[in-house]
Amino acid sequence: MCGDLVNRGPENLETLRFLKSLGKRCVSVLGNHDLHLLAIAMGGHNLKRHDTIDDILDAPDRETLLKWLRKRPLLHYCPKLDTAMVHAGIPPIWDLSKALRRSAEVEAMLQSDEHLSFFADHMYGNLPAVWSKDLRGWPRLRMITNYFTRMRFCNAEGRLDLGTKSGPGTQPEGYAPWFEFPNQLGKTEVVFGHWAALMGETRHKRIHALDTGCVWGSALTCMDIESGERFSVDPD
Ligand SMILES: [Mn+2]
Repeated sequence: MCGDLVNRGPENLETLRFLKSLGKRCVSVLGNHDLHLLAIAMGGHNLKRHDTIDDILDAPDRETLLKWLRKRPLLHYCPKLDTAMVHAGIPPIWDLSKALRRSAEVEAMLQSDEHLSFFADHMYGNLPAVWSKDLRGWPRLRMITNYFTRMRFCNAEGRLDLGTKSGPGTQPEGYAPWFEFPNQLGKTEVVFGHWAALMGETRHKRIHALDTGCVWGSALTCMDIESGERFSVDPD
């Protein structure tokens, strides 16, 4: 699962219970809406008008479900398939091993008691806008989180434009979809979600966009990673 398991449609509680019940058969990476749910549950943020996650917040098993969600990775890599899975993308300034080390920094924090402080005070925000190896503490962890869970457009240096949310062509000069820049990923395939306006198209053979706009009433799509074959279902 490419993340955003919740808050993009109905039956959030059923979705989380089902995926958790799959145990190790389900590999899921964290999306910005999954993190938003955790922030609301930890008291770091108020519900927004369009949020649909009350069913989870009111559930008797909410703590078990939220703990399971909090332990998902930001970036998953399968060596056998040479495929990485992430919610938003991998910035062009990082190779795979750097990306994995940086996602591990955030994952270690999320799995420690420090997650309370992160969700309460430090997760939200668009700054820093660009990576520097000298970043430390919360700004560093927020920057890494924004790359993996919120990025759409960036420039060649990895500076994020988080303000533009529509499709390619609407971004400021010098910026492009993150996957348009030469990357350092070699033959590694990348599977991601997040960007519904792409409607599943990147025109790059190793970069696979799987969000096909289910949130807007279009299809929900999955892909057989070994064959590349896609399967879509229309919402009821
Ligand atoms: Mn998203």
